[in-house]
Amino acid sequence: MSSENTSPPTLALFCKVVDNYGDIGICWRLARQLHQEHGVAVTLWVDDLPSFRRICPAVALAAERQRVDGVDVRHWRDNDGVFSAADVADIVIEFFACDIPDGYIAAMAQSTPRPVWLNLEGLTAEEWVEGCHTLPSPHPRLPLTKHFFFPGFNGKTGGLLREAVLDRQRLAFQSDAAARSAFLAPFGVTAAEMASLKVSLFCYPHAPVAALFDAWRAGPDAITCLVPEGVATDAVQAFLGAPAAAGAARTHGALTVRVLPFVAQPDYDRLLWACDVNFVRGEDSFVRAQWANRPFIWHIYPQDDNLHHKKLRAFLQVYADRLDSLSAFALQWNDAAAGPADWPVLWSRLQAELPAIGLQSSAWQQEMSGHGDLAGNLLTFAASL
Ligand code: TRH
Repeated sequence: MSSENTSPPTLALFCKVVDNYGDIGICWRLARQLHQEHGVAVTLWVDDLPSFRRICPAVALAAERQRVDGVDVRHWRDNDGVFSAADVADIVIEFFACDIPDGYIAAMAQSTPRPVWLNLEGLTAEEWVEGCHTLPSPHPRLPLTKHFFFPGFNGKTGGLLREAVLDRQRLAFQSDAAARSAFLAPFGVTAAEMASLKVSLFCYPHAPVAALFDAWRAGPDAITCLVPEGVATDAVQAFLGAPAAAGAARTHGALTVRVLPFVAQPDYDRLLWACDVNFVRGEDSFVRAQWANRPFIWHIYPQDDNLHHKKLRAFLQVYADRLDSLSAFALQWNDAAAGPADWPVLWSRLQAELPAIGLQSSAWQQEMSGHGDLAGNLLTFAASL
């Protein structure tokens, strides 16, 4: 990238939605931050507008091209497009090694100067990432070099997505009880439920939710579990004895379960901030839980040959080394520990350790801030090429 050019670069981000909401969740968050904090003119190419709309209701499903929060959103229908050098952005990012159109790559090779081309990879705490972060990968035929860019948990990686205003917003919200009640009231959360232990639940369908519900229901403390529509549907439906539609709720023993509508991304942050404990999954909600300053349990995206268990252990090692109950609970939650889980015991041990886990959350946030954030690190790296 030209180092004499001081105006913000243009950037194209290509996102293929493999499944669920993490692909578009991460790309949308990155696109917005690059535009809002760094003044970058971002074009987000995305192939699945319905998934995008679930986390961003402003998205119009029929639009080929639309501007959302200052980002130029293009419907990426196929890889057949014809492009010229004038169409090519200064920085081109393919998310999770998605194949960008051949015509776009050919146009990149025609551009002067050549664009910075990055492959933004998935998040893991495993050590090998440090050796691969920023590695070049020359194109076999064209005069282009792609670089790998890995998010991560230390200074030898690209860091984590985190907006500059986030902490201020979170602190204001968490220190304002009225704001928290006003946020949760439209979902039907009562004053008594506000005073109970509030848990948000976002996980994959194979999580042992029914067994945990049993433990919570029979436990000594009132618990309110807020679960987005479409999550853990079987267990939620069995508990409710009714369809798990947004708005449905039931109290049974010490446990109240409430089904929430899927909310826009900024409101999902507020949900995490409003709860006392968060169950999260995948990549993006997992990172957001780290910024919520609340204890969280991660349900990791399953991979063949239980590769995800390795990733889970790598994270627990850096995050929860001295938090035995958290590690034990997370390993059982992800079916990564041997033997049947005793959920009442696991939960009571975890509950006893919640204050220590809360302290670790704060220390972790501070440590992570020291590595910069992914959007800023990515621009710094692009400018260095
Ligand atoms: O939805 P996920 O499981 O997504 C992904 C994908 O499966 C992807 O293929 C995989 O590679 C990745 O996980 C690891 O979980 P994730 O990453 O937490 O993404 C969820 C997004 O949805 C996140 O941006 C938060 C957002 N969200 C809302 O905006 N509103 C909501 O109500 C909820 C529950 C989530």
